[in-house]
Amino acid sequence: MFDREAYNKRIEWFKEARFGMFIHWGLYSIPARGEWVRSTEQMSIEDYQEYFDEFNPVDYNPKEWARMAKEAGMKYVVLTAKHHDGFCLFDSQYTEYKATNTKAGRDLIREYVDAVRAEGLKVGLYYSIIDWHHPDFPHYGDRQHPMRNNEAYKDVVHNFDNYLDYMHKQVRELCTNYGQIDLLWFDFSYDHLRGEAWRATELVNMIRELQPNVIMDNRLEVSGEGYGSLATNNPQVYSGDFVSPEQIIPLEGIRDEAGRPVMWEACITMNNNWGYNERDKFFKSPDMIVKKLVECVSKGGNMILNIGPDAKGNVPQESVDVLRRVGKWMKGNHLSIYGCDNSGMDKPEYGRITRNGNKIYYHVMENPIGFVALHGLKKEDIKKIRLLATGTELKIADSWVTSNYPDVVFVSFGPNPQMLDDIDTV
Ligand code: FUL
Repeated sequence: MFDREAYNKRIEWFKEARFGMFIHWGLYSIPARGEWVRSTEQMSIEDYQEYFDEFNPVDYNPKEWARMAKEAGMKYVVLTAKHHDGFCLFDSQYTEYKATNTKAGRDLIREYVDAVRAEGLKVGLYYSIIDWHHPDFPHYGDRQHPMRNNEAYKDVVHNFDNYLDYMHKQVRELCTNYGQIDLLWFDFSYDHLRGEAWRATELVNMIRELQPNVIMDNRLEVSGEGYGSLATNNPQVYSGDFVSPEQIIPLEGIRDEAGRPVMWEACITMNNNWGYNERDKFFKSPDMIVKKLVECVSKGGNMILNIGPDAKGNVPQESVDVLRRVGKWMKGNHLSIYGCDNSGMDKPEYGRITRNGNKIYYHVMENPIGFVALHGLKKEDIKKIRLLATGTELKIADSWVTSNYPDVVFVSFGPNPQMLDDIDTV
């Protein structure tokens, strides 16, 4: 049975946080053609082995990653403990296909967990339930498996239960060996392979026992688009704590069948790839990132923004720059993000509104003329209007104000590129 009270409790920090960092990093960072490279180029295990042999992330420094996340104003970090290629950054006793057996020679997840925790951030682990390396994960015929077209696998019989045992045992390791884990990000299901096909109830019961406060996405049940059911509208325990729309921000937030808002997190890349891709230089601008973050919060959701470090463990300079500038905006404007929610007011034509109790944050992001109409507010109910980042008070002209709304109003101007550079943070 779905326990709403327990759910509300464990999801609280996540709602407050609003902004996190996703990190996709593994063997695929070496060929530098994205994390799906083994599948898109249909590489065999032998082809891919060269990256395992080569893996030597001499610049791996998760303290640096954690510091970057913190300075960008992010409150949690999620790293790929194992992506679809099956390579484990952690020291699993159930496989040899792990960082410990590469030139790295150590458990990279342990260092990551320690580093993130030391910065006071919440610790998240991404774990792919799909595994292209494991012999008992279906090969031939699976439309995304690297060996889908390889006749040699045509008649191979897979013992899927073996794979599931393996997967469950690895999740147990992640939930046992690293202290408190705050978030588990599973990825992903197919129509023919979801929920109980993963023995999800058993898996989630185990997780809840080992990590009673951990929150999970919904992909033990849904596909890579990340939509679908959620624990709050589904009594099955495995349907997750939050919905995980991928590369998309829902038009109007997400509600359950009873019309209650449900928690969601939009996962967004900084360029067009999750894993490091040398040739993808199409990075979103910092103001575009801020706008997306504000949009998510104004619709009651989170945003997790991705970085894809290179083979040595360095974060691409473009991402470093974006994070720095977003951090600058966050420094002045974070009150309009953390703990804020959908305002319940209509989206104004000039931007977005976020709200924390009786503080309403107007994000004036598309205003070329220097004044804004505060639709939905009565002048006498407004205590004060000021720029959030600088504290500057703004004047209220009668004509700006049209009707009925509560107390204190803070106005956050920006972002636009100049503001990001010029704001003197408070
Ligand atoms: C997807 C995966 O297939 C991508 O590689 C990435 O990890 C993204 C967050 O989820 O479904």
